[in-house]
Amino acid sequence: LHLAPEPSQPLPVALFGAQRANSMGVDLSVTSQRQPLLDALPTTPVPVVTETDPAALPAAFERCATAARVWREVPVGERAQALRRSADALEAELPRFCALLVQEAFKTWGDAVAEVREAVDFLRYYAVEAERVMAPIELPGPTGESNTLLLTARGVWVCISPWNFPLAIFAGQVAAALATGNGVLAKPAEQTPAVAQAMVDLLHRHGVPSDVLQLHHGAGETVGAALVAQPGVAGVVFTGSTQVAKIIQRALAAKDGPIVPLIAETGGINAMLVDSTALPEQVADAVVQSAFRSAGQRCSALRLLCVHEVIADGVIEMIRGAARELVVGDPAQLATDVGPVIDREAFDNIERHVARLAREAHDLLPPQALPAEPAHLVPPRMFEVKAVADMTQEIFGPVLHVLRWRGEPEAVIDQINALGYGLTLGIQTRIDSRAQALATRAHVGNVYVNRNIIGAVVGVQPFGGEGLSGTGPKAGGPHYLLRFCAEQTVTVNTTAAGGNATLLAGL
Ligand code: UN1
Repeated sequence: LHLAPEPSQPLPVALFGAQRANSMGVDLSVTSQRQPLLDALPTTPVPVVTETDPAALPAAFERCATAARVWREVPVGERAQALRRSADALEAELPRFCALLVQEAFKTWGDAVAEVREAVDFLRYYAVEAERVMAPIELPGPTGESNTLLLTARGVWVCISPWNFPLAIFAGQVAAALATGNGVLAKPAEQTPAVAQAMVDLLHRHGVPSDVLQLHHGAGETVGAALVAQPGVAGVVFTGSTQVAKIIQRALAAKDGPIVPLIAETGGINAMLVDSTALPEQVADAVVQSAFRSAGQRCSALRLLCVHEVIADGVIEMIRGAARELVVGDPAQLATDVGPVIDREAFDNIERHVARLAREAHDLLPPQALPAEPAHLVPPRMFEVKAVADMTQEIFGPVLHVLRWRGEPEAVIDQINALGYGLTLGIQTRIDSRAQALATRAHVGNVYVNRNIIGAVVGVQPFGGEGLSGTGPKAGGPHYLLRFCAEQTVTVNTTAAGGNATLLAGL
């Protein structure tokens, strides 16, 4: 088995003009090709970034707020055009951005291509969406009045993004705020500043004013906290851990002034429920992709496989066989399926968790031998656990927990719900009515039936969770931009002398 790129998903032609995945013509099945990817790419210096001094933020905020007052008056179509030009440029610069993702975030070539494509999709999708949602809506009213519902920008947003999708999630957050006419103070993850810097430089080159979109580098505890604390922040959008989302929420609640909205997309303890009718080969493929691809460093990744005891042995054997074929190593090599985890801290966390499981749980996939370089490689692992409730912590790595179940699948779903997270869920069954019923019963944002549970496609599979997994709205979906806007209803007495009906003509 060799991991394929994301399954090819045709997108609405009106939105993107072309099919998405695989459109770059990258053939990842070429396993004999061992030439380092970076040799084949233009040599690109990684941008050097400087940390922001929190003392400089009040002035930076003022510049942003002033510039944002102009930006919100720019017609939405022109803002959308700036995003479309940026999307075209990003597409044209795919090799450079892939190189940055491989160098800085240790993405495999396949993951890097998919991520650049996702960022392009976010830019184009929010351009289209902004034009759609920001069009004034005329509402039927009583005779003698006109009623118009308008959406306007809220002001300056703070965007705090993670290292695991340092381009796609960063670009998605920023594009949503900009398309709707807001200013942005963005803080990328400390581990991945250069990719964000390159993206911001690109947006500036293609029509987004530099005061409207500012990048501020530094730690969450210092620069991130200082950004959130600026008086006048209109909203915060954050992707990362549940714990940090709550810190931000408390900080916002403690501020003087208006209630500030928080859009948070956080963690998950994602499960896949496999019943006795499921197709084992399909399950094994979906599990290997969902649990081990991207070294398990996706919030959508599979953590808990709940497999019916009747087919469990066969399924486990297939997963074990497939996992052993994965090439774990240097992400710059085209043949690599699984690169290193992001840093020493992530590596140590996974090691600690695996050491505990090795003592307490049945080891279903002993570690394969790994190359000495690069640092922080983690072999795919699989352990048998005894209860859903044993899953108390999201482990951000290629570690799969397996539970054998019998009885009613509804009971398993209830136990998964009781964990309190609610991001992704897989269901593998050949009984359609069961898939429907279990999907409805599950408190999760994204349900995937008879396929892998990662790689939500922008505009097609709106992504985001419930409960401990986030606040919504779903990124890449038709409701996302609404949260970045203020709503205003304008009611005009059209019978008044002077013909007030013309007042709204210019809107
Ligand atoms: C994340 O991992 O932080 O569906 C969220 C997916 C991605 C997940 C991004 N969109 O796999």
